[in-house]
Amino acid sequence: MEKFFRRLMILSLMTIFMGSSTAFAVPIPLRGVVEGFYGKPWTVEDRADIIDFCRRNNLNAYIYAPKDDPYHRDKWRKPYPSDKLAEMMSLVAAAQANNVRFIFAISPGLDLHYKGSQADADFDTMIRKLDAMYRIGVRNFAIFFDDLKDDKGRHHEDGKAQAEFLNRVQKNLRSRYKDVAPLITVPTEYFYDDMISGNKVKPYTRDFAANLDPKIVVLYSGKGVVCEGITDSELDKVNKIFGREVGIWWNYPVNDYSLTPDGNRNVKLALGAIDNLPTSKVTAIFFNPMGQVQLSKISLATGAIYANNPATYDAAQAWNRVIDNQFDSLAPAMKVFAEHSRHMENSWAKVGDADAPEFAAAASIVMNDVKKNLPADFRTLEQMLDNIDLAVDVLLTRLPQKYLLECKPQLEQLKRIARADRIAIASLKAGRLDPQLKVLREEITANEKLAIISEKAGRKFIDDVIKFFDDKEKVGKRKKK
Ligand code: LTM
Repeated sequence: MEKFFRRLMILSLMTIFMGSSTAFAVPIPLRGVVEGFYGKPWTVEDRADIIDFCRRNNLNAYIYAPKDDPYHRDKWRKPYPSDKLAEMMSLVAAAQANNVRFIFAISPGLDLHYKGSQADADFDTMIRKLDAMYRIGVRNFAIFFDDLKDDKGRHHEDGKAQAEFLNRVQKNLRSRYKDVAPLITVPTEYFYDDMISGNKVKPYTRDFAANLDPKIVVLYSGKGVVCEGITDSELDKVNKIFGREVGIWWNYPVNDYSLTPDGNRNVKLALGAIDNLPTSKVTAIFFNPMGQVQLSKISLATGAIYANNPATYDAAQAWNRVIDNQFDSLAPAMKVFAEHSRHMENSWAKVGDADAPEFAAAASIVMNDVKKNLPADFRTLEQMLDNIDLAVDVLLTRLPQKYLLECKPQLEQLKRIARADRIAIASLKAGRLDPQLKVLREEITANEKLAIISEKAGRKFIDDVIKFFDDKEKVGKRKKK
């Protein structure tokens, strides 16, 4: 009792000195990182590093779910060989020492049998696999059913069968082990727009939700797979569908879908802040990172600030603070670079702040003036290009190797873009296109299979200027005719 009153007194004093929002920060109970991306999985050293990062940033969970670990998905029935098991054991120990939950996930949905003669054998295989993990110290498990669509974007999953499978696993584990946490799952329809048809919940989701043990934790990714945010009321709707507080699997800064036509992955880096997530009650959140483990820490650390106090989270402030903390004297340069690499977008994904919006605005003003034959003021753009050049040079020479390995192509690409932007400006000033600009643009395009950056800011300016002169030339030719 005495302890309780002492705590109350401390809390009241904190409220007086620090303001109520800080004193009564309400962290999301389960908050962490899900290694859930496609492509080359992290190494054991990367994972140990991230577990330590979680402790330092007050994140309390890490989910092991690398899509391209064959033992996790494609060949989920195969037991881990002893060397992999030993690695896993070291991570489980590291997580325990850091007060981070190590959550072992498995994705059996590609070929799991729910019914028929092989169903019991599959169930037993699953239990054997989880038991092996229990023996090395794992106490938290997840079974994921995401990404089971065929080429036509359809899935053939039975929500009731999946829910019953999960219930059976949960019952088996909990009856034998008293210290195992409730299972975590991701359904096959894991984003809102995929759960609904017209105004109705689709049969798979309806059956999954109606049959799933209420203690099993469900994660979903928002309105889409990769979307701009989740509002409180959107989360509320999904909570109602599933009859429980649904957690969030947040697909930022993951960049495994940033692909080039020849299949290169992760060519755009997501270096922005986590933003636009619910401010009221969230039960669990996991951020899906990039293959680039060090650079993922920018947005993951902002995610940690969010998850520790969603109500007071300020994305811009968090982004600045995190970069200052992580990069010390290199922070100003890192901010210039990262600002050009935050927004992720393709036909089905859209997330992250705009890249270098001030640059884009300055370029657009210049173009408008030029098109209207007004005297254009290039000084703002030139100043920004000076900053880029300086920042890139500083980073290329002073960034520690572990970061440079993750972003050298993007730094070099930004440098190329800045060089081309200067030639673009010089062309506009001279009133005729310097042929060097088209040559440089080709070089930039060729390098886009390695690095994409600043598409709607620095990169766009090059296209705009070339188009301006090309159009002018066409008009000139037409007039001559
Ligand atoms: O988002 C989920 C639940 N599953 C996959 C992830 O594994 C993948 O990393 C992201 C981004 O491509 N998209 C998914 O659908």
